[in-house]
Amino acid sequence: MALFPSLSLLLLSVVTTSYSEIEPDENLQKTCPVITCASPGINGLPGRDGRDGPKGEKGEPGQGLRGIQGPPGKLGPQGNPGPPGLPGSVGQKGDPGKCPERDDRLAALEREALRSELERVKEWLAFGLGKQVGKKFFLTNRQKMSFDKVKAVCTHFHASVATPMNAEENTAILHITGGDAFLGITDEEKEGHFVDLTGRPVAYQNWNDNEPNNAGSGEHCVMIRTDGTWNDINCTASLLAACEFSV
Ligand code: FUC
Ligand code: CA
Repeated sequence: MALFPSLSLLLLSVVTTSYSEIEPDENLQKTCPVITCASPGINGLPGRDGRDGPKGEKGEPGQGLRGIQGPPGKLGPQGNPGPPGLPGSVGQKGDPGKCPERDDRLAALEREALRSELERVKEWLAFGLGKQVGKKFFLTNRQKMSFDKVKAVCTHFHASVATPMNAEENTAILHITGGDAFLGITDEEKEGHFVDLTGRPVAYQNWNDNEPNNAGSGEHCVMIRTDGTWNDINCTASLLAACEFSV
């Protein structure tokens, strides 16, 4: 508001000065120049602000207290893959896996190896016993026991009580036992009707004279005597156990 009176005054001053300077030229023949003396004008207003100066040097770090730590920045970009790691330790041995053809081949080889070994063992036995009759081996454990126990012993070894089917087998049993052994023959089912342990009537018989006589309280078992002949005897008697094994 105060600018306008001052600006008007300034303009008036300029116009007045110009007129005063021109006026003597136009009226050169008529008048003499008159120079009016007046007191000096007042100072003008300050000029406008100058342009910004050049950027100053960076100032010293401030001395204020350190602010609290800001929140974590954004996740950076994924780095390059690292070098390969060291080899791991050797693992446990795996399952053999399934291969039916190979298993069959191995099974066949094993069967053949077992069969061959079994033949060799049988040959050792035959050599040791000196006798193999037909498809039978006769063996004794040299122990004396009742007929029921002899049956149990032979069954335990998947064998039968020694039962001669002919003179040769009878001699073989006599050979390994020396006599006084139970035979696998009884007449328990029917007195005087002697059968083997499968129930078949015995075709071959080698009774001693006057035997079988079913002496005493009854004799339903059969023994081979030291001369190879047979005698019916009480089944609770204690005689050698002799078994027969099929080859
Ligand atoms: C004969 C045999 C009997 C018994 C007895 C001692 O009588 O027949 O079985 O051995 O002898
Ligand atoms: Ca008798």
